[in-house]
Amino acid sequence: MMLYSSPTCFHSHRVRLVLAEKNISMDIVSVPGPELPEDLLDLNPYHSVPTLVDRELVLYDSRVIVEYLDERFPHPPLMPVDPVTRAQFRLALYRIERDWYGLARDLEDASDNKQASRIRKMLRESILASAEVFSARHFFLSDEFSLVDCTIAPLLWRLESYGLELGSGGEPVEKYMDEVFSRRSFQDSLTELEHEMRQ
Ligand SMILES: N[C@@H](CCC(=O)N[C@@H](CS)C(=O)NCC(=O)O)C(=O)O
Repeated sequence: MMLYSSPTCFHSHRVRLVLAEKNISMDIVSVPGPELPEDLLDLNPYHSVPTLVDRELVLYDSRVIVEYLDERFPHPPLMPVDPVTRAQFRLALYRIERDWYGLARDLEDASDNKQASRIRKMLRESILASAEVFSARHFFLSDEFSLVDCTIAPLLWRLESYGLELGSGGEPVEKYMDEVFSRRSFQDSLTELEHEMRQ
């Protein structure tokens, strides 16, 4: 198995975190961009990372990849078994991708300071609106570490590099961050460049 992965993008980090959580070893091809390797261009019509190759199977989009990995390597499971709870987790993944990932991407692409500070404020408010969910259970929505945590943690790791301070009301999120960032799997998932994103 082989993963084409950016050393800095949160979509790639999400997949690397799942690999570390499940202790899966595979060849990781670092793709710093902006140019992509020829073979990746041939494999993935969207020319994006992360891209996973498992023999004849080529997968792209981090969500498709992490769900495949969770089924292909069932231990430890990162999704609940019960259909209703599974659906709630899937809905959370959809909302995180749409809201937080969307704003983070806009922030990374912001063309000027004014635009960046407007997006930063929206992202901060959106995260703080979920402060109660962060404090309700040991992890997000659950007492077990899950694909939802593997999706949120790479984004929260980048807040400092985005110049975003949660400030007042952010304590439950900070506590969650301390807990997740100290996991062995999380530390193992980081590239050198990601290590440098937080002091
Ligand atoms: N929805 C995709 C987004 C992936 C994505 O945007 N990847 C960026 C790097 S963070 C990329 O490959 N950009 C190169 C390009 O689009 O040419 C996913 O979840 O994997």
